[in-house]
Amino acid sequence: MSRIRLSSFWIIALMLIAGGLAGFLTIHFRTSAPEERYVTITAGKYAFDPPVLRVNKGDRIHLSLMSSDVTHGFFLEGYDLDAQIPPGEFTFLLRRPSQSEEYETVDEVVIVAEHSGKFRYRCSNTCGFMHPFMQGELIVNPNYLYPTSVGMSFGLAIGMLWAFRRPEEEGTL
Ligand SMILES: [Cu+2]
Repeated sequence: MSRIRLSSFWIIALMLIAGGLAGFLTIHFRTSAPEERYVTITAGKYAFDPPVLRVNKGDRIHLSLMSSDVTHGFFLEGYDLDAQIPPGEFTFLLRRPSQSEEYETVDEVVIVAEHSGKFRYRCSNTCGFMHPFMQGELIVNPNYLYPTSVGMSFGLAIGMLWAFRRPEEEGTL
């Protein structure tokens, strides 16, 4: 009897791990599940609002930039993106530093969060004495947690069903 209980425990544990692993791997090897996100970042002395922007890997971010006081800049690490944001307008000036010094007027820029990690954004137009500290952070999550826990729940459910069935089957033998 205790032998059966022991093996049931291991089956449940195994299914829990297998389910979690399945969820984890599904995300790890997924190529695209893009979510469209519309985000406005407002620059003002001496911070960005929001200061931290969290997205999931693969998301497409439609980014609008605004300023609440003076002309600020917006340089985003890792995305070859630099902007000048004049106050009181719905448009801003954008350039790709690796390609051109020229700015073009746009009302949004679309970026794809291709890599997970942290990418700093900072003001690139001297706007006052606290200017060097004006920065924020784009955090791109790999989004493992949710599918892993869903997979574990499935694994647990299957493991429990199996474990509670087994004594009945043995009883009929
Ligand atoms: Cu600034």
